[in-house]
Amino acid sequence: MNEVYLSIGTNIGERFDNLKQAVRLLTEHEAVDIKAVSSVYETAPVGFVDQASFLNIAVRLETTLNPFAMLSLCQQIEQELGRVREFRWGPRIIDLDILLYNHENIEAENLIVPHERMYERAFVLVPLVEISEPTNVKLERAHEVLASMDRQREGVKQWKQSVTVEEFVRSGN
Ligand code: PH2
Ligand code: MG
Ligand code: MG
Repeated sequence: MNEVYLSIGTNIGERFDNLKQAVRLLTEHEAVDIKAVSSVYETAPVGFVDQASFLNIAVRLETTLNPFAMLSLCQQIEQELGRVREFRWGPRIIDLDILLYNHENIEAENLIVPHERMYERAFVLVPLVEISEPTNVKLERAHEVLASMDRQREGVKQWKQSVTVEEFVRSGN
């Protein structure tokens, strides 16, 4: 079984609803078993700053899908939730990024794991560290980097406390 960490973000429309739909679609895939969903964080936009604030979560799951099949499932869910082609770092209905796939280093044209910018982004690291299993060595760096980040300055604030996966999918707005 493969252990995968995802980062999910949204800053258009009913943001919490978008997160719930994405998690629900993941749970509905027979090859995916979600182990944990982080708290929801409201985060200041990074990269292109003149846009609405995001809601971000991290998800830990187990899967028999290989990294590329996992990527294509993420893209399929983005499509299903109506993501349209946008500019880099611009507003999005939903964005599902693979952060880690076991301990693997992958450098393909369409997939880089660990995610290229994950260690620079508090909106990725704060939720990730919350649900991380200490078994993944790639997470040691996440803990270290985060300890040296000014969380307040990065604009990452807990918006909704972590609940079980089942509760997350059916919780009200
Ligand atoms: N995603 C981006 C660019 N900037 N900023 C925040 N706060 N959250 C995101 O998920 C995010 C971002 C590109 O994927
Ligand atoms: Mg992204
Ligand atoms: Mg993406």
